[in-house]
Amino acid sequence: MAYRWKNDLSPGDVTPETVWVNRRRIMAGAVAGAGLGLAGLPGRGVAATGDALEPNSYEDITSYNNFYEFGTDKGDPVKYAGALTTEPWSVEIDGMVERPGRYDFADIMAQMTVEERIYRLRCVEAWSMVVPWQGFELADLLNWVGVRPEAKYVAFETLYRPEEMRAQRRGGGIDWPYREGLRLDEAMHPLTIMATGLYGKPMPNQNGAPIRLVVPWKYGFKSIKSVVKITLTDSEPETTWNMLQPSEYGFYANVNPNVDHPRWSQARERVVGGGLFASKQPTLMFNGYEDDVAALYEGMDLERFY
Ligand SMILES: Nc1nc2c(c(=O)[nH]1)N[C@H]1C(S)=C(S)[C@@H](COP(=O)(O)O)O[C@H]1N2
Ligand SMILES: [Mo]
Repeated sequence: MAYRWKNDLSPGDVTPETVWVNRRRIMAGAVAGAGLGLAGLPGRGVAATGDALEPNSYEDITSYNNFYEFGTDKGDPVKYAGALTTEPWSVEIDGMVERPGRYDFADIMAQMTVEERIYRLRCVEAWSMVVPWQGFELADLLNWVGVRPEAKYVAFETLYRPEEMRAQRRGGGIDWPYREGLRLDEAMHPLTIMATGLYGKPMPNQNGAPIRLVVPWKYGFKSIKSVVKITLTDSEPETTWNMLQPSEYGFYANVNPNVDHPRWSQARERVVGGGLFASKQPTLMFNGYEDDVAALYEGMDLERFY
């Protein structure tokens, strides 16, 4: 069951959360009965283990956030990200590409096929959620602008607009704008998406409106929000958390229960919304996407390239 949203989704067309959750329940049942169908593909809502993923509530996903441009508390983004204006919005794509330019968000959306992807999100701080995103494959965008053969990495930047992003006005120890990066093969992997909404609604500001990266097998900080710039390059780009604390946050940041953070274990994770007394669940290698992505890192020392 490859459920596809039309890319001309308007606010009136969105599925209310209750209907959405019920549909998922029905689908989960159907998958269990049908064995391996299209819905069995990892990345389309079904974990590598074959379990259907039960998404967190819209409330959890949109009120417990990391978006340091608005403050460091989990509740800051929902309080302050309303100040962010997301229209007009464009994404500059430059560097080693055939057709560099500043692309209007609406023009990008007109070219891309938006679909649903239900992914685990594992923060490096050892909590996790399951999020029903809408988005399109980053590979489709990169192929549309044309990647030149010498490109080896993709660098991303978040908006820098201190008038609207209150923590940028204070500095806060971060060298703004927030920056992230991927190796080109990671960026082209079919699990890597640019997300433009969740639960059938346009992306809420606190989750990185109007367009953000989602790389489900890496720690959450790689999934950079409110992207305004994408650069194809031949050298490993500088990334925000790595620049801040290189001994704690590597460039790769693949979820790995066997490599602990210097200050805490990564073996288990707290599921957001699980309640005060819920026990932690084991963290999965590559966040449960091992079958899909392990080949990208064959022969690599995952302790050294953390
Ligand atoms: N620009 C920007 N992107 C960001 C962050 C941030 O502070 N600024 N935080 C990251 C971290 S640490 C996580 S865990 C995820 C959280 O995404 P969510 O709030 O949608 O769950 O966003 C990531 N992307
Ligand atoms: Mo995070």
